[in-house]
Amino acid sequence: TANAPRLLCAAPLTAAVAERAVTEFDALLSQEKQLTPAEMLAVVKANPSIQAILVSSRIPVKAETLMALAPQIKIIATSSVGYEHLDVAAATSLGVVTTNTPDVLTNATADMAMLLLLGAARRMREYLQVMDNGWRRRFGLGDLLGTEVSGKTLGIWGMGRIGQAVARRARGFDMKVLYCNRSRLSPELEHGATYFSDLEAMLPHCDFLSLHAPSSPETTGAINADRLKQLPQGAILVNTARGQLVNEDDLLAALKSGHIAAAGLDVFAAEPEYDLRFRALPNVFMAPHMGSATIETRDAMGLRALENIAAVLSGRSARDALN
Ligand code: 8YV
Repeated sequence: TANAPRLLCAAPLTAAVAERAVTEFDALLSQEKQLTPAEMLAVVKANPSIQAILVSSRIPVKAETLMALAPQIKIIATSSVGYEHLDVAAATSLGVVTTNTPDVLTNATADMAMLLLLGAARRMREYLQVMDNGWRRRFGLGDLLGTEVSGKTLGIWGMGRIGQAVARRARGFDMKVLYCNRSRLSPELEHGATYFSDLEAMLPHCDFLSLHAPSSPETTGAINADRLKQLPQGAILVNTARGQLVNEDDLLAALKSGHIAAAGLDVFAAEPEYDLRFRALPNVFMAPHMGSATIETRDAMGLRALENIAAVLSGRSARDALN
């Protein structure tokens, strides 16, 4: 029927995005919780007029789910830049368009990387603990000292949009920037950062290392004991990309030994849970995967996903098509 739902929003949305979704589409919302793939499938089967699904990076859409969804579903739009949770190859062979939301979360995520970098360097986790416990004693001039970031070298692994935004910020903090990327950037985008084609060649020069590579079979576990050992003694690791890039057992060992002085982590391998051994280490400054979590950015991500859906449902090509 004419007013049957055509769009399923499987992840809770911001108020502005939810309002736009119900205004522009016959939208079915799930504002209380993220639907699981099985729940999503059940809703779609019960509503044969649904042709589009909005998901987040918290909702995996693998080949068997796609097979069950096609041909009813024309587009799966994820409200995230990362899309390793979508089986794009399977979607392509089934004729399902998949889209992500690049650009709009670049600044928020780069801000989070700097927040974690500064927080790790300046021992914010310990300072917060002191303040939470009611701070009574005066600290001496040699107590609880952090590490200065000015004049230090930051290595960026993955110099895409977010890596470049982190580089811009780091320059504002008077840091020297190195980067490792599959290809070298043009001089205008490089802004004086030094290119390394090889991660291992860059690591010995990094006082700080910030991860901005996508999660893939090639990058899984790349930051392991060997790579951590190549960083200088006392280096600081920042991860706002994906927990899968890091071998967490190896990172925990390096944090305990002090070879890695501190880490700023927004992402973990076992999300939405995290290895509680990180909690016991005062030199780990952490957030629960909140890099893109500003009102402005989450609004923009959702609207961008809706824009991609509108394009595909009206027979146009989507701005952020992955296939
Ligand atoms: C979001 C993210 O927290 O964009 C990504 O890849 O991981 C984050 O922006 C998440 O995707 C929300 O779905």
